[in-house]
This record gives sequence, structure tokens and C-alpha cells, in this order.
Amino acid sequence: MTQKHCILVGAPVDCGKRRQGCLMGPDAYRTAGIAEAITKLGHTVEDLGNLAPKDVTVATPKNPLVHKLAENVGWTHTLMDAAQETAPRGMPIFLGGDHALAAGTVAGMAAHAQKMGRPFFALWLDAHSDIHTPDTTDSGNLHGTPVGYVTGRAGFDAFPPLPAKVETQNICMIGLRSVDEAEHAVLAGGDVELVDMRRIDEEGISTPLKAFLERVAAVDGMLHVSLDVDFLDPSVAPAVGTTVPGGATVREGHLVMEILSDSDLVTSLDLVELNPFLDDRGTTANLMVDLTASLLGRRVFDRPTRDKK
Ligand code: EXY
Ligand code: MN
Ligand code: MN
Ligand code: MN
Repeated sequence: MTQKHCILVGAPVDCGKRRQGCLMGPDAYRTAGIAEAITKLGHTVEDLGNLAPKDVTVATPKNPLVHKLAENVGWTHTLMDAAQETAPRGMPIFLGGDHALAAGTVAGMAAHAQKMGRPFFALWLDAHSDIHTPDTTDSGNLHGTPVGYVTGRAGFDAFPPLPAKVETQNICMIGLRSVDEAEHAVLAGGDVELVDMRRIDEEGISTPLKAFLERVAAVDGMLHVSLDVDFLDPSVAPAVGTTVPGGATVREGHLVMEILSDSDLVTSLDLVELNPFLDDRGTTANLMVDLTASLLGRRVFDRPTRDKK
């Protein structure tokens, strides 16, 4: 893969749900050696430190369950700006923080792609589809809504206007096994590429992933990857508040990252939902760093030349 300038952006977002702890995520990644792991692969690393949410005032949400709306909106402003500032000079890696951060990172990257005149794609590695709106969420937890925001669904009036909507047909979700009824209603009739765990069991994880990457490559698209800890099975990645049994194995996780690395299509990455307070001696933080290293080219052996692009 080509040499990258990786820009670490600390996003200690902890307002997307009620259980606290994701604010420690960025420092857990640093403690687990993310910068060193990337540098060792021949890339350069710049660490912007941890950002803070813009101070905003918002109207009282229609849905009284909605948790910490102003803080979520403030983070969306901050991260949308950070994505657009960093993307022209490297590959931003957003160190979360809960998944609410992706409202800003994905919207910002989509705006950048639009400026570059390139199509934008998103790969959502997650047990959940995160396509609620502040009106449909029945938990009130906005980490379940970033896909709703970036695809231009109604109900996000308090949020910054979307500079560039993400086309639903340019989104692929892999790892799905917990989808709420209101989300199912939107997804079932739509064109998001849905890869649930059953499909992974039956087809293997590489088949649908490679098919999606071919679509990205065919139009010289920019690809954002949003990796939620709960994509992985809780037995190997316990440090997350929203565990769902039956997730990806360690090898499935690495295979996804290795295939992404071979494709050289990834232009930005979110690492989200790590709650170090729930971790088992750093296991999950270390695994997330190892997965990032696989995405950036770490291999046991090079593939035979005939397999290279
Ligand atoms: N769908 C559930 C809700 O809306 O509360 C769970 C959302 C979990 C979101 C995590 C980050 O992926
Ligand atoms: Mn703004
Ligand atoms: Mn998620
Ligand atoms: Mn999730």
C-alpha cells in the first residue's frame, strides 16, 4: 500500500449514550501504542491531541428522551471542521469516543470528497445500523443516529446543515445483528448494502466486502471506514457498552482490514465505542490498534506476487 501521513484526531465524545467511559478512548489507543504501530509500518504520524466540542445552544428536542443534544451538535461542528482541515493533507484517524462522533467525521469527509470531485463511500463495521433520527430513537442515545444524519434524514434541525449528503447506495454495513424496528423499516426498502452475520456465516466476510470495494474502485471513490468495537464478538472485544453476541472473530476483523489495505482505497477511519473502563487488561484497545495496523499494511507474510494488484 502507498505510504500515508496519518493524522490522529482525539475525539473523546461521551455524549452519544448514557453509560460513560468512551472519553478515555483516545488515551487508551495512545497507551496501546497506536502511533508507534503506524510509524513502524513506514507511515508518518501526527497527533492533534484531543479536540473539544463547539459551545452551542439548541432548542429543546421534540423527543424528550434525547440525551445531551447540545453536546452532540457541538461535537458534530468540531469534527466536521476537523475532517475537512485534515483530509487535504493526510489520512485522518479519529480516535473515539462513541459513535455519535461519526455524524461529524463522515459529514466532513463527504464534504471533502465533494470538493475533490470524487464520489464518497462509507463502510460501517458494526453490530448496529445507527440509522435512527432524534425522532425515531427509542433510547434517546444519539450514537444510534449518525447514519441517519449523514444520509439526510429529517429530524436533525439542531445539527449543522449537511454540506454533502452521503448516498445510501454508497454505504455498506457489515456485521449487523441488532437493528431496531424503525431502522429496519428504512433499511428494508432502501439500497444500503446490508451484510448481516448470517450472510457472513454463509458467504464468508471477504465476498461482500470485495464486491463493495470493486464499486468504490470503479469510480475512483474515497472510502471512509467506521469501525465500532461491537462489530467484534464481545468474547474478544469486551470494552464496549453495547455488546451483542455473535459478532466478528479476531480473524474476520483482520481479514477485513487486510483486504481494505490491499485495496488502498481507504482515505479516513473512525475507531469508535471503546470504553476502557470495561476493558480486560487492555485487550480491546490492543486489538483495535492491531486491526488499524492491518489496515495500514501489517502482514505476517506478503501475498504471492500473482495476487497483487
Ligand atoms: N439501536 C440502539 C439504540 O438506538 O439505542 C443501539 C444503538 C447502539 C449504537 C452503537 C454504536 O453502535
Ligand atoms: Mn460549524
Ligand atoms: Mn455504532
Ligand atoms: Mn454498535
